[in-house]
This record gives sequence, structure tokens and C-alpha cells, in this order.
Amino acid sequence: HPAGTVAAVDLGATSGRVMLGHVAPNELRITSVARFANGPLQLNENGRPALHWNIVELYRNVVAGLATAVAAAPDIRSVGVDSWAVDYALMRGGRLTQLPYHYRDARCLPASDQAHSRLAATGFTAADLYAANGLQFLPFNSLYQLEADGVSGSLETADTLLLIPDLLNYWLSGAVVAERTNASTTGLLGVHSRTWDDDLITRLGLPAQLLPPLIDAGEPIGTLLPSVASEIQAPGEITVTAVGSHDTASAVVAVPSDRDDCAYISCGTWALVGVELNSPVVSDSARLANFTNEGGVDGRVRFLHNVMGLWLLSESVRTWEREGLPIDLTELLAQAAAVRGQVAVFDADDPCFLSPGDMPSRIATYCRERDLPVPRTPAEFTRSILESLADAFARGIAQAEDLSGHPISVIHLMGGGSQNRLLCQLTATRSGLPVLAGPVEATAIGNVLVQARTAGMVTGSLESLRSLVARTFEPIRYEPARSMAQ
Ligand code: ADP
Ligand code: LRH
Repeated sequence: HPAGTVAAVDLGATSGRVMLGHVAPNELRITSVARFANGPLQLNENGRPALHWNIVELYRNVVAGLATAVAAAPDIRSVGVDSWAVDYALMRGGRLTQLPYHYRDARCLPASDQAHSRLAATGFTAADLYAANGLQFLPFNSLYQLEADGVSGSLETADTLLLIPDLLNYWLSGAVVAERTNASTTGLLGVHSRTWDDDLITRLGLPAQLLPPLIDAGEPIGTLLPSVASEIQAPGEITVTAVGSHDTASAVVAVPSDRDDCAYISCGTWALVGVELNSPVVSDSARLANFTNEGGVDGRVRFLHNVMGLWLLSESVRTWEREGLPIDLTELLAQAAAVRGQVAVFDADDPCFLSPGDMPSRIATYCRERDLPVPRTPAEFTRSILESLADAFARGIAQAEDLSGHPISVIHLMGGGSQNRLLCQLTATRSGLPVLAGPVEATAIGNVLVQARTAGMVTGSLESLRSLVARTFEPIRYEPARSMAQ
């Protein structure tokens, strides 16, 4: 009987978790064994407040979570790690040379301009860049962060670059590799070749030897180092398996449907809105609509657009709480659902919302400057944020369909945001399509399933993995309302 247990480490920008997955051909059970907070760490850098990740604290939480996992399920056969994309550690001689930067750090914006000028000097336009890497422009794509590291001299002291999940895999197993789905978010991978693009790397003046050999999700990376195995008191050998180490790639594995006519919104800190394709779309219209072609598990393409996501709400909540207003999310969402009358629908993607800070003031300023009704209470701000997200989701879905020619008749909204009933309903109404909400832990489920397939607990294509998800995590259905008032 091929049943077995694996552990998924899933690190989101707001929280991390270690989950156990028990899998058999007709069985999929997920239990949470550890959860911990995550967020930017602000450190003075010559008078500038720089944003980093507290990566060693995260690693400590991962190891503690794995110890709890092993105590609960001594038969764990494999561990897989996924996290948010784009960020990386620079290493020398196997050691960190600096704390990884957070993608919301202010260094990115000027660096992206510099990198574009550097490319222009070699005769490379924005269109050439899109044709090469197929990525939407986000100022924090790793290639721009590397420009900043080049200028600061940090690259000179590094011999290896490890993306966040690759770093954790290195600490767990000793292996130095770059998993391909996450590598695709660096901007340095060819959109067609799916290998490091040497021409682009040379044009950017980056040292190609920093980049580790690529591996695919589903490949074993190694086994837990003896020191780690004894730290977590593992009774037997545990394989470290490459999963879709970009969290969004793992989430897309767990779309609870084997149908072809669906779109997904993986909704947490960010909301990733798009479709899965077999080959990239790098048309001029896709570039101008800022759609990305990220690498998926099994060579699929995640054709999607980044929407700012629930960051807008969580950062607002943080502001209110800092001001001494305690917030209960469930209550706030109920109050937001009860708001009557017009609220502002703003452009959730505006770059002014990217960095941490007083989000309600930024939204108010944005609305005032454009003669939109200015929200006054937390309930009105929340309603305005959710209407604006739903509006951006509806536009993203329509564009994904237009740009790819992939017909869409249903939207799967997954991740923490799928618990937000108001958001699900508004998305159905604004898109005119049914929204199927869940699973909440889609990312961890996708992580578990890829490991389980490698270990032989399940077999088959992504479609058969997805039908197992659909059978075990029945989504909640939201129909479009006839009037916008709902
Ligand atoms: P990430 O992986 O990016 O850290 P998650 O997928 O965990 O994000 O989603 C986190 C978001 O989910 C929170 O910002 C919050 O808005 C939303 N959320 C979490 N719990 C609930 C809940 N009980 N009801 C509604 N929304 C929730
Ligand atoms: C979501 C995510 C997204 C990236 C962003 C940096 O967690 O991985 O896909 O664009 O974080």
C-alpha cells in the first residue's frame, strides 16, 4: 500500500507554516503542526531604514516545526519547502554574506531604472527583455535587486546566490541547487529554454557563476543532513524533495478541478490572477498588460498578473492597531459587508501601495487627488479595498482570457483570501463568473502532492492530482449577484 506522510514547509510573506500531508491514491489529509509570523525586519543602513527578512529566525521556526511534525508522525518520508518568490541570499564559502533583502525595500525602484539603462546601452529594449524572460515588470524582480547588489559591491563578495527555498534546502540537506519554478521569477531564465539566459546575464553584467544548477519540482534534492536529522529527532531517513518552490507554483498545483476552462486567483498577501498554459504568451499586448509567464510544475506556464492583494488590508489593520484601535478581522469584514452607498474603487496595483506604511492615509490621499469618495471608517476603507481588489481581479481574469485565448467559465479563488466571503462574492459579481473558494491551504497541498508523487504515494498528471484535491476539499460556490449592491 503506497500510503505515506510528508511534511510541507510553506513560507508566506505574512506567515509561515509546517503542515503534515497524509496521502494515498484516494486520500489527502492535511494537518497543521506549526505556524509562525513573518514580515519585514527594518535595519538601519547608513541612515536608511532597509528592509530584510529575518531568515535565521524563519529557519529556527522551520526546524522547530519539523521537530513537532516528526513527533506527531514518525513515518515522515520527505520534506519540501516553498516560499514567496524573487528574494535571495548571497553566499560565500557556504555562509550568508548578508541578510536577504525584502522585495519591498526601497532600493528596487532606482535599481530597476539603472538595469533598464544598462540593457539599453547594449541595444536591448523593454520588448527585448520581455521576449527573453517573459516576465511582467515588477520593480523587485531579482534581476533588479541584483543590480542594486552590484552597485553596492555585495556581488563581489559572493560566490553563490540561493533563492529563499533553495537556501532552506541547502541548510536542511547541504545541496546547492535552484528549483526551476522559483528561478523563473528572477528574470534571468529564458522563457522558452527555461535555462539560465547567458546572453541576458552578460548584458546585465552579472556573474553567471553565482547561479546554481537548475532542478525540477519532483526531483529529490538529497536527504536531511545528519545534524539536522538529530536536531529534529528524526527516527529514519527523510528525503528533501524539490516541490514547486515558488509558493504560487505549488498553489496552482492544487486548483481543485481537472477542467480546462478555469482561471485561478491565489490570494494571500498578493493575489496572483491568471490561467495555466502549455506554452508562454509573449505578445506585445501581454507585455503592455503586464502579464507574466512564470514556470509551473511539470513544465506548465503560469500566465498571470500580480494584483497587490490582501497586503492592502493587512497593512491597514496594522496601522489601525498601531493607532490603538484593536481589530477583529471577522467583525471588520461583517461591518464592511454592511456598508451601503458608493465607496471608492481605486487602482489596487498603483505602486504607491507597495511599501510598508500608513495604508489608510495613502488610500485617502489617492482618492482625494482623484475626486473619489474618501473612506472614513475602517469598515469603509475595508469595503473600498475589497471592491478595488475584486475590480482588479475581474479585469485580470478578462485580460488573461483575451491575451491567451484560453476560455474561462469559472474562477478558483484559493489561499487565505478564500475565507473572505465578501471578497469572493464581490469577485463573482464584478467578473460575472462563479467563484469557487478554497482550499485555504492550497500552497501547502500542492507542495504535499508533488512530494507524494515523487515518493510513489500517488501517480499521474497534474490533472489527476487536482481531481484528488477536488474530491477531498470541496470548494464553496459564489454566484454573481444580479446587482452591484450585493
Ligand atoms: P501568505 O501566504 O501570502 O502569507 P495567506 O494565504 O496565508 O497569505 O493569506 C493571508 C490572508 O488571508 C490574510 O492577510 C487575511 O486577509 C486572510 N485571512 C486569514 N484568515 C482569514 C479569515 N478567517 N477570514 C477572512 N480572511 C482571512
Ligand atoms: C506570493 C508571491 C508572488 C510573488 C511575490 C513576491 O507569495 O510569491 O507570486 O510575485 O510573492
